[in-house]
Amino acid sequence: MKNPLPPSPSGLPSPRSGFHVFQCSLSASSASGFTLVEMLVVVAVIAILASILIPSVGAAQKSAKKRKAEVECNAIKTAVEQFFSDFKYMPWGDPDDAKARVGDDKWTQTPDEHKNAMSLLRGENKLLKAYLEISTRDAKGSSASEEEDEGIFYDPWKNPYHIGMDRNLDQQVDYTYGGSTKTYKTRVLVLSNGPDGEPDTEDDIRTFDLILD
Ligand SMILES: [Ca+2]
Ligand SMILES: [Ca+2]
Repeated sequence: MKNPLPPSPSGLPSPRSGFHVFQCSLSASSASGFTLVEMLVVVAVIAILASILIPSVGAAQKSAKKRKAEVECNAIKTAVEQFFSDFKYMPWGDPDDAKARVGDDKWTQTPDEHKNAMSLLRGENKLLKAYLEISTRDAKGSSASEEEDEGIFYDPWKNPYHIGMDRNLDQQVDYTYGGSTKTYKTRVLVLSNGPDGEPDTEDDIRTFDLILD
């Protein structure tokens, strides 16, 4: 008996078993007129669900990061307030230098300033008391060495948190950026640059403190 199968469209010989399966499947689809439609419907449903779910997952992740930043801002603020309650000065500079304990309001703007505040909060103080812990998951990752990462508390977008401290003890923190100054009615203000990584933009996340001007 001759081979009943037609030649392949390409003209090249096809493995007989594979072509046979393909033909059977096609025949079944044609016979019922339903299986192929079902498949198309399933594919369409999957595509629709994906188009709905993928943006939702992205939005949920973005929202979760913002929430995490809010929680961590407040954790840092609480740690600084507890440190101040114990020591009567802010975790800034050399704690052995009594004259340096009070002065102008300060922001942690450089990595060294940030690390200095963090080391005091993490237990390198005269009471050996830890007010804050930073887990390794907060490290910046492979783009920076472990040594650089050590002691820096990164926000969910891999930028260090900024901590403003009322060191002149007037119950206000002045935050100056780009030539403008905002005054917040608080002892401690903690701020994340937010998803865009830029300071002083609308997506910034900070502890909720009243802006005076
Ligand atoms: Ca102040
Ligand atoms: Ca920002």
